[in-house]
Amino acid sequence: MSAKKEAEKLVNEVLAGGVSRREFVTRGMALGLSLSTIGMVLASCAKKEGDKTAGADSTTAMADLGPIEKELNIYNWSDYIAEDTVPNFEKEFGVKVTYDTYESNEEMVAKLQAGAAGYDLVVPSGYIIPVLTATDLIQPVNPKYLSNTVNLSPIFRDLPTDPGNRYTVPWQWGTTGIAYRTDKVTPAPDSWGVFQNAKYHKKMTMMDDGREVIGAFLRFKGHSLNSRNPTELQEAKADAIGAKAHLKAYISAPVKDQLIAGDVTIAQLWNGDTSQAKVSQPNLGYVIPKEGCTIWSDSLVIPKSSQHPRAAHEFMNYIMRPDVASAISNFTGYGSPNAKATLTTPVPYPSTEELARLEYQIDLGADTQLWDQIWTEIKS
Ligand code: N2P
Repeated sequence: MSAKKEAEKLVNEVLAGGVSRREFVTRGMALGLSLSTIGMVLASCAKKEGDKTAGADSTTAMADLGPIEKELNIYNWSDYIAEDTVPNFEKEFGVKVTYDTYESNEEMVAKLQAGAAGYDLVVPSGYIIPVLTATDLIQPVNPKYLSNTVNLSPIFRDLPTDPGNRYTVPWQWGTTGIAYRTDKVTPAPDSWGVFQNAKYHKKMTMMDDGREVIGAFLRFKGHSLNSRNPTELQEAKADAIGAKAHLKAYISAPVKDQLIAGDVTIAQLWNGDTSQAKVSQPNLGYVIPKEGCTIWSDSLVIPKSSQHPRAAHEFMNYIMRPDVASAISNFTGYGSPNAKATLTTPVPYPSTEELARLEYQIDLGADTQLWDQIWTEIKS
């Protein structure tokens, strides 16, 4: 039987109740079903069952967590925390923290999906949360241990991606625009079209992130960066391939060194990482292209497999202290969801006008596969 047929048979079996949710996740992943597809199928099973599983989840999580464990394993985006955040936590709480980093949501999800055990905290963007909950990869938080939630700004509470903050504690928010060397690029770029400009041949990079690259070229042609329309996606693919001829590389956070040195003069990048590079290279600007771009907000969540849930909650509560939240944002250059944070270089929340040009990513459901395929074709 072909993998596609086998996958279809498996989906029918789970919908008919013949296969457990857990077995479905394991076998579905082995057959190459995307996380989103698995999530959608599980969501429809949950609906059919009257969501018994969600009820069971909250009962388990609301149990007391016991004393704080001696270890904590954090998996976060690179360059996304202040230098003293972890050492201060270790000292105060007597916990040894292991800290690993990733460069994209997809890299992190792939690791969790492959059964990477051991992480107690990961930091997905909003659109990933429904996928992680539907695939049963994260656990609800216990509000009893999160007294500092009162410090959060109301616009970062009860987000559509996690109604009631059942699973998340907001970490940082930002945008994905264009960083450029103000001393080497004139006029300043104002459009995603700059990546097709031969004048900057091999001096430009875009992020190593399919959602961001395809999303940018969708916006370039006036479409949603969450488009699932095959014609729009083919057009974005053609535009991305046109730009690729002039790119030095697909690279995300690590491009900062090349921007500082001047080997790269235009890079698709996040606002905060650009601010970090600006500390060493003042000739750096950042623009939100006229066609618009991504706004995202990332949150701490606890994987279901966490062995140190109390320490994870303590860390969540710790980063919601105003001084800790301020230090994080002051280092990363990103916006803080903490209403009491005092930032040296405040990142103002976008105005209504700006928000109209910014777009949150959403889960692409079954079309994740089409996007993945297009991204592979662009890169190969
Ligand atoms: C920081 C990464 C920003 C996170 N280097 C993008 N969601």
